[in-house]
This record gives sequence, C-alpha cells and structure tokens, in this order.
Amino acid sequence: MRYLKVIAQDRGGRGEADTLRYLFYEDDRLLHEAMAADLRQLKVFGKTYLKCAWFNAGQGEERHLRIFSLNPSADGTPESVRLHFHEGEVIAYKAAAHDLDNDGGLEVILSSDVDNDGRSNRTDRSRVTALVKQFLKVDW
Ligand SMILES: [Ca+2]
Ligand SMILES: [Ca+2]
Repeated sequence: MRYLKVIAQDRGGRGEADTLRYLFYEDDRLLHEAMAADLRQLKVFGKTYLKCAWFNAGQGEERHLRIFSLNPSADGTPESVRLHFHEGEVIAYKAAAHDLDNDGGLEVILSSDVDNDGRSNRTDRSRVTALVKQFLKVDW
C-alpha cells in the first residue's frame, strides 16, 4: 500500500512549523522524498496541513500524517481516503473521506478536531476535504 508521509517541523523554535517534509512510501519502504515537481503539486496541501498544527519541535519526526487512498474495486477512483495523524507509530487521531456510491465524489467526511483548536466542527471537515482533494492531485 502506498502512502504519503507528511512531517511538519518547527526548526526555528518559534512555536509554529516552518518546514514541511513529504516522503512517499510503498509498504513501509521509502520510495523517495518529494522532488521539485512534487513540491509544486503539494504547495496548497502544505498550507492546509500547517493549519492542522500537528508539528514537531526542531527536527523531530514523531508527529506526522500518513495519508492514503483505498480503491478495492480497482476502478481508478478511490472509495476512500484516510488520514492517520501519528505520534510515532501510534495513531493519535484519524479522519477519512468516503465515496459511498463510487461516482468519484467523496460525499462523506469523517473527522474529529483535526486542526487542534479544541473544537470539532465544519472547519475541521473542510480542512479534511481540502487535504483529500489536493492529495488526489498528486502524481505517483
Ligand atoms: Ca460519491
Ligand atoms: Ca477544530
């Protein structure tokens, strides 16, 4: 299974992330770190991810996102996209988008407080929607 691992780091020590790293994995084997073309595709994704405030101090990598799509029918459009917000190997919280009728539109968004502002609301769901849409634009 392929997934994109996203790591935000506060290298400057200013209390907010200033660095984003993107690592492309297949079955827990690192394929490559994002290259220039990937970084262009991931620019908007990165801005949305920074709003989730899930980052590490310094060059830490414990906190990260693993995002992946599932397409069991193998018809080319994903039945679901899952977001696992990790603290090390442990999943701290999750979100998901599902295409229940397999028409290519992801109509069900499941999320908790993905942006860590203490409230679970529409803003969280809109952040998940944005992350999923941008993730699906990335060429592998
Ligand atoms: Ca649908
Ligand atoms: Ca929230």
